Amino acid sequence: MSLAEQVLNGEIRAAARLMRDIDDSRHSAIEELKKLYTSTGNAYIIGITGPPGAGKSTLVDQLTAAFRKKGKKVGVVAIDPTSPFTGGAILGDRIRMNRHASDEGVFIRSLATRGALGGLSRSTSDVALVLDALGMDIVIIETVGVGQDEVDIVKTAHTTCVVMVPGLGDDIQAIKAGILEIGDIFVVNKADRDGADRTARELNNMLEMRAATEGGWSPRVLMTEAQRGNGIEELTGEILAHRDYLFTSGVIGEFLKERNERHFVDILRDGLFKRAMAFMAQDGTLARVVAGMGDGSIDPYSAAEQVIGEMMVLDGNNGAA
Ligand SMILES: Nc1nc2c(ncn2[C@@H]2O[C@H](COP(=O)(O)OP(=O)(O)O)[C@@H](O)[C@H]2O)c(=O)[nH]1
Ligand SMILES: [Mg+2]
Repeated sequence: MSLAEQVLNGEIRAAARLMRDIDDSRHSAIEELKKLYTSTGNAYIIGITGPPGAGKSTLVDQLTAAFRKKGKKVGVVAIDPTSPFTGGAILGDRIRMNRHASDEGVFIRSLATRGALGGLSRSTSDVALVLDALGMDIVIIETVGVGQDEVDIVKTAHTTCVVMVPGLGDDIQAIKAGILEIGDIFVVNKADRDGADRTARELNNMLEMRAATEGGWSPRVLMTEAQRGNGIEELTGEILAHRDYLFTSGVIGEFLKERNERHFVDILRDGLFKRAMAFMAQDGTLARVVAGMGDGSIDPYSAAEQVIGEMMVLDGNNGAA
């Protein structure tokens, strides 16, 4: 039986192996994903984003427990951006999520952000796909809301929760970085701390300034104490309300169309780029272009056009042959 078939049968160890192969960028993983793809699309994906230390992992743990109580199977993808130090951070997440360790209905996977070129959002959606194929009803993606890569990641989620905390100082900065646009639900965690009300008020003010579309979704600001489990029921309720909105309004159709296009273009870009690099490696074109740029004999614009042109001619010849 292929790895893909085993995953579709709900075999957890097969899923873990496939995720490892995805991590290692093995081509065999692509072959398995091809077999999986048409059987996916059943999981509801929730994105949890916000600054480091906001309590995202604690919140994910609580949400996992809440959805388990509703009889849902839960997959978690935690992305840790602090690459050289991931060991510690991921270990922290593992310990925090430990109470789910023996639960067959929970699968947790940490991804380190490697230097891979734009590879993180790719491997995140691939891993989410495997969790979906494995039969997880809910897939939660935890990521630090900083760069474009992270924004791309949360765009794959049906519902995105932006987590803030009082007194962080850079709340406003995080909001400026486009986070206001991506949030379907805003969470002020650590509501036990001073200034939580003020942070919630500021967020509400900013959200009000956003032009609301007629009949559209209006994001709300919720308060939680993830550590004590306070506000979790309201949060799960709001997530389900957002899901209902997506489906009853029909917005889900547009969302899926955009997501599928992004997914395909991502894979296409990745494939073309890999082929171009392999093509140039045959005859040392890369080094030649770089040297030419150095001595002023070559401009990178013409060089790139030439490489693309040569590749296409080669394809044309192959096609004719
Ligand atoms: N005071 C307080 N601390 C919390 C709360 N939720 C989480 N924390 C703590 O905040 C720290 C960072 O939490 P973590 O979930 O790892 O944050 P992440 O980096 O966003 O994933 C941990 O020590 C948590 O125990 C809360 O509601 N109140
Ligand atoms: Mg975390």
